[in-house]
Amino acid sequence: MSLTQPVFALRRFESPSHAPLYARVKKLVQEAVAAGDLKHGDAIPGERDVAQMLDISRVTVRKAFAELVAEGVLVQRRGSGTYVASPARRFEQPLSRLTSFTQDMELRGLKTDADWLDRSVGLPTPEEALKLSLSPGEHVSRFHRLRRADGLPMAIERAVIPHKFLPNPLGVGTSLYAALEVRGMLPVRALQRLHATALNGEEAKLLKLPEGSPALFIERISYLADGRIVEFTRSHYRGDSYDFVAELTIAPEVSR
Ligand code: 16G
Repeated sequence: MSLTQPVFALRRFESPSHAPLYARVKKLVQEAVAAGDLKHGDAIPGERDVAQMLDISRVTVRKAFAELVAEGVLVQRRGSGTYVASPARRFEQPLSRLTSFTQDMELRGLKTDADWLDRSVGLPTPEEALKLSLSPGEHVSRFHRLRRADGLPMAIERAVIPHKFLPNPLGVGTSLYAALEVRGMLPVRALQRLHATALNGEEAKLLKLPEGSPALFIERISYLADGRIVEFTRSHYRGDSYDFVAELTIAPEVSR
């Protein structure tokens, strides 16, 4: 018997509701997590047990659990069961250092991996051509990735590099900056802007968060030492994991 059984055994569906049954099961779990009755790492009883406890069908429980897994509330481990997911870790990210995702995560002792969403050569969109200051007809190499730290999805990153700087996208492994460095094309300066946004359905699915979750949209334009633009990257970082930290100094005219 699971430790979490009382949560399901003792909870009763509150007064009649018009919400579908599976949505009420979801709410029950979400409320139990919020109240601390279900803690991160707790094992959830099997579908059949929960169905019996709540006197509903297994199909309903399965649908509720599937959505809770997709939203990152629960995790399913093959052969071992369903558990309450761990909360996202928060990272402090200095805004003044030009580093790569791989470097940032290595500094924190985390392992990175990624799913490639696109790694190809093509013509730039008008926006990309403008941001990269490309001549007409110049191609770009595209690197779209879902990036993870210790298995947790952290960001969706869409990097575009002028083709002449990185002509073989398939030659890029874990780190784009490492590949640029090998070719002597590592950026030395970058301009970065960010704003708050909400994840659309596709982004939310990739990051395993509910649709509409807060995120940071970050745009980075990076330069080589000679002033040429080497990178235009747009990313969605999950909003619950990053604190961007900037050091501020008093403006000289104010301190006088
Ligand atoms: C960071 C950069 C991104 C760069 C990537 C290279 C931000 C917001 N973005 O994620 O512009 O392309 O690092 O990382 O910091 P990599 O060398 O690990 O592929």
